[in-house]
Amino acid sequence: MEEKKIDFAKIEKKWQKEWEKQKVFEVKENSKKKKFYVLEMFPYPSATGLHLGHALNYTIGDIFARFKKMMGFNVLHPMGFDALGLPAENAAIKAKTHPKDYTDKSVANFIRQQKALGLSYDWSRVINTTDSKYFKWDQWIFLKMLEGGLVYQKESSVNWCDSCNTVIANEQAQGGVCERCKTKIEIKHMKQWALKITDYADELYEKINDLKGWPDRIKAMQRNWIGKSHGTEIDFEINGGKWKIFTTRPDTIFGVTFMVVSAQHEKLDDLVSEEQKSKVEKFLKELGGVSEKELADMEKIGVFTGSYAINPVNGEKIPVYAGNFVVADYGSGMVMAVPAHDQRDFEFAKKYDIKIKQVIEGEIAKDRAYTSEGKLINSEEFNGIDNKEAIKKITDWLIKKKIGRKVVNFKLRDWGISRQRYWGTPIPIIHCEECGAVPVPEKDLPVELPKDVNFGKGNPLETNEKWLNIECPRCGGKGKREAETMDTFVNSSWYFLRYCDPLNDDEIFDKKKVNYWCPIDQYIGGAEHACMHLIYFRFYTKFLRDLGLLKFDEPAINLFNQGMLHGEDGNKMSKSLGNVIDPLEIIEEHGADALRMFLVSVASPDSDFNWSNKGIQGISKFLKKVLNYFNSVKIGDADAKIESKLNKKIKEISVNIEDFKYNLAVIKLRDLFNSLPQETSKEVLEKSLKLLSLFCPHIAEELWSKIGGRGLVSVAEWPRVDEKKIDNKLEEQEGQVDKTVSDINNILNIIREKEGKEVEGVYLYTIPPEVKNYDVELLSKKLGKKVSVFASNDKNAHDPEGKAKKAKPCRPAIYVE
Ligand code: ANZ
Ligand code: ZN
Repeated sequence: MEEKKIDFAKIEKKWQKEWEKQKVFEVKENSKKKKFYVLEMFPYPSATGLHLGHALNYTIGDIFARFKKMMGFNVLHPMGFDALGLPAENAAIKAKTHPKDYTDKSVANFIRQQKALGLSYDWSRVINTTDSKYFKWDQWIFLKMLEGGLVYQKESSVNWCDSCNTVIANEQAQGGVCERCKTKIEIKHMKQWALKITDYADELYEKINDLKGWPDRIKAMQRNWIGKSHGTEIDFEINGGKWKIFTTRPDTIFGVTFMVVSAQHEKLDDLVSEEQKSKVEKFLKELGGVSEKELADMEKIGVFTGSYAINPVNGEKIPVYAGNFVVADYGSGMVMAVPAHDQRDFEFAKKYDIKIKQVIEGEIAKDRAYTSEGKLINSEEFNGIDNKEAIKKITDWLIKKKIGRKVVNFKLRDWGISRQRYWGTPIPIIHCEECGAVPVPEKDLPVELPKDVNFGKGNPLETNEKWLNIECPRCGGKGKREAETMDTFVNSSWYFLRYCDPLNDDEIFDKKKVNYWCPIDQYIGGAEHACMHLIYFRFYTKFLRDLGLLKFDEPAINLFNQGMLHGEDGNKMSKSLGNVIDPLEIIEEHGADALRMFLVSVASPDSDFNWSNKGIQGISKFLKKVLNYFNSVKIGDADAKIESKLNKKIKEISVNIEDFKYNLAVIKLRDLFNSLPQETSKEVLEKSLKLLSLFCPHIAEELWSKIGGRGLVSVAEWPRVDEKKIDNKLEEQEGQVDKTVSDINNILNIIREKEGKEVEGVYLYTIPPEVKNYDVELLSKKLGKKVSVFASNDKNAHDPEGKAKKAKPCRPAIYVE
């Protein structure tokens, strides 16, 4: 058969223009239809353009959005750009351009590529976080949080590079040296703006139970991250002051032989005695800048501070150390160490030759603490009690003596949002010599990002004097703008709300619009966001709810995590491995529809899979065949057989889409198109094209118009299943044939792999009444082999191994040679 060259690009451009012209994906609130909000996580646009992971994410969302639209929902499906942030700033500096010019270009490029994929976005609602009309509302939320007592400046430890004169993010301080200049990082205490997400810790934790449509894995990670821990707080006296020490093991209180305060603790200085001062300073220098993640794997080290704590239960004097394994802002940042029963404390005690006192019966080995259960010993009146029970008893006793109480602690910390970098949202604060930190009045928002700054020396915003110096809004005196910018996770914490009313300059959004569209019905994105973004946007939702703006508690009802797409070699795609696939090249060669269909056909969209050049060629061939078929098909009557198949497929594919089992839907769709007869009805063709349009919208539109379909297939109604037309007996036979085909394929594959041989002929022996169910031509087509079918009682059958007698009802015998 001669293959006509198909100009996919021409077809795609034509229909993309048509969708745009007719505004088919633009939506309003005034609809009688039920709303449905589909959202893919918005990207950070880089100059290199979108990669296949993006394409997969968007295609998954697009298929779902198109499906819901055809099902009759009023579908909101928007897109935007999370375009502020350090990577853009660094890339711009490297390319010797301004971050603004750099990101503008990247965003334009992204939009062009997304349009090339035929994605059904409402492009009138695009959000760009670099636009001050957007981040004005980030600043507004900050002011509202400040009013509500949810913003404060906290002294916290940061990675500091002395030669760059700036704070360095953890990921740029790996190994304790500055990524840019290789200087050793110091830990510095600095005032940082923080959001009190911990005020919502309990609700964020408890309401995870309500997230019925979220993957269990993500929920488990969030529980772990928020880390709700029930324990006891015990008062220890140190240098005449009171320290509240958090423990989950009050049963071991008589075994405490030292205390360890975090090396990063803000009150560490108060504990250090004159004699120990130089030793502690030396220790802190040595620790340098190591992130907490690295700390977890490091050797536990410490230094004596010169202070002693008094154990409230027996008055013992206990030395206080500073150590690297205690977290500064968990509990009180100091632990009561029980080396006999805690491995960490054990190793520390061995290293510094500190007393080990056993208080639970059991064996302490040379190199291991005893961490199991047992009866209490050396614990005065509590001796002999099972330690599990002692936890309760000792807590009650401490409560009665007013030296302890039950507490709940969360691992979740307040969210430090200060960045000493340029490409972010300016924090709307003015520092006045008289009044201190004064919020910028709402009417003066947005605080714009000045374009004219110098990069390279410290915080770029501090290099624009004109921007920096400003009157104090409170007293009119001399003031200076806060030159820090916000963490970009702030920008993505509420963007989904802004899509509902993206152009509003008078308020953050119209409450009515947001409460109509939200919460998100289906959110789609990578599992790497399990903790930060997916917790932050829950926090913002709850805060804005409490401001009276939202009528719901959680931002997204359903969450879908797509799998990871790897290179053909099974490795993560990376430039250095040379296995990167560029979506644009694929679109150029095979068309956008082939790429879309291929991306969701290899595996279930939630599991990882490898790219396959052969695979996309298969899809490409299939689509060419479909186009050719519509060139030659005669429109007339439909037979019962195709009607049955069509309705069965509509039914099954609808379920598959709803369940994100797109790969199964593609198999069924291909089977349907492969079975379309040379003459059939317009209705059958139309319904088939509607199914196809989710995956291959351009080709579906082209063929739809060719057969004279009304309007656009993209806005046509999803075909309804006509149960009466499904001939179950026929479909069962079909299923039988398909099963046999898959059995034969397995055999062929085994022979291919084990013997390296290619089979030439396939012979099937069926019980006599079934022989008519197996269409030789169709089987040969499906298998790509010469197939012969015999009834098992056929005396003239080619059957050298006598397989025919093994034929069973619904299970033909197979012979290959
Ligand atoms: C005495 C003790 C004895 C402890 C024992 C454990 C075992 P979770 O479950 O994670 O809440 N701890 C308290 N504050 C800490 C901090 N800021 N940084 C690091 N560790 C800290 O763990 C609570 C336990 O972690 C507490 O119970 C405390 O050590 C330690 F055999 O107290 B335990
Ligand atoms: Zn002032």
